[in-house]
Amino acid sequence: MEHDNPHAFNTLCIHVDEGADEQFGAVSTPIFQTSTFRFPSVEEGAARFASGKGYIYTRLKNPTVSQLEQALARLEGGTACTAAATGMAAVSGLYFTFLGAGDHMVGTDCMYGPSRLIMEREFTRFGVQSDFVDTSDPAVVERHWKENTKLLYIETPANPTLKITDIAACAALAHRHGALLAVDNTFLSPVLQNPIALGADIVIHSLTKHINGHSDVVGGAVITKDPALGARHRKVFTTFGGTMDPHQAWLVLRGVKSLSLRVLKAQENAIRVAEFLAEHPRVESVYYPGLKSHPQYELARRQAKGPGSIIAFVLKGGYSAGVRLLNGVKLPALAVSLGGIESLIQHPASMTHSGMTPQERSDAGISEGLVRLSVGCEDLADILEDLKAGLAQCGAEGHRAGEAREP
Ligand code: LCS
Repeated sequence: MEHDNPHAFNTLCIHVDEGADEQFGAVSTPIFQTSTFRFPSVEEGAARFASGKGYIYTRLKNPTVSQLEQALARLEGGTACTAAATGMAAVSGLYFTFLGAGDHMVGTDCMYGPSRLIMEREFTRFGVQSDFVDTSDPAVVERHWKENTKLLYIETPANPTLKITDIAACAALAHRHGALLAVDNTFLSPVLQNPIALGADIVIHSLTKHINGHSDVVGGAVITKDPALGARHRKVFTTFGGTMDPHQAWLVLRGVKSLSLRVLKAQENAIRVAEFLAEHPRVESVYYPGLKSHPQYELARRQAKGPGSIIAFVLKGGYSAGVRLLNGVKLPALAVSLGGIESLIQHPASMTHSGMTPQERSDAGISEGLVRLSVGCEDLADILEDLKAGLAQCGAEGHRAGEAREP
């Protein structure tokens, strides 16, 4: 793989937009806070419209946003990128560009709830069919494949169960059938996983997470391996209109500079936190690809450079013990989202995945007691001390009178 040495990748992150300002030599990419661009002549305006080259209007292209797009394409080893206002705009835009009436897609059953729900609840209105299945087993994907399947869309590691899908096997399967493989790489970021190098055609990101990394911006991106696919997506998506604003792009670009440092530090912490949780007497099970107990530990090691910093776990005492922990910890913010510099903790069944039915959650392996922890870059001792104190408050004896019941 191109970036086997994380230090080489760190240098790339830090210098990825070097030379963006040719006029003054500004080290930080300037923010071109403009909605529109003056044409020097009618002829030049017409030429820009005809060729698509140069700047016309910020919804179509903006120099600050272009810098971010070029940076993300380089980090993922793609040729083209279109930044989006949110991760969900990127996901919906992907579906909108590459699927139409009569088409079918196969997706990972356990993925970020809304990425699945927008397809199953809304795209059906436009005649798009889907099956969300356990993509960690290629035989299951094959079984749900149809004549009209145009897209295989996987999330790996999956949100929130950390289940791993074999990217190279899925790429081979999709390509054998003449379809596209798209991978949501939000959980690991390009620091730890490069789906295009493993055969994917498209990579999706919620930039809100590791890439921006400071829990202060939402954003998304669609990166393609092939320039023609990228051009097709840009044409559709800029007309669809969910594109990114220049100030937002500048903030995300600033996050990119420290991406490798943050991801590697958070992962270093997470490995120790997962080990601590796995040994804790009040913890029933831990889902983390860096633990040998993870069912796809070997696959995770093979296709990614590390297990990342997101951990899911279930306490003895299930949901009610989880509620006591979530209300009891002080360091991780009780908040959805992940991949920020600070630790975040949340309860998928009542929060990020509450739009799914209990049956859908159960089929996807999201148990009611599952807690998701996004480990941040704080000092490890502080994270562990806080978790120890929080866990001490959750008795393993299950429900007590008047306490929280399963949602
Ligand atoms: N893909 C993944 C894997 C995600 O985790 C999210 C958001 C999205 C796409 C959508 O991105 P957004 O529009 O929010 O930028 N995940 C969230 C989560 O787990 N908690 O809150 C949001």
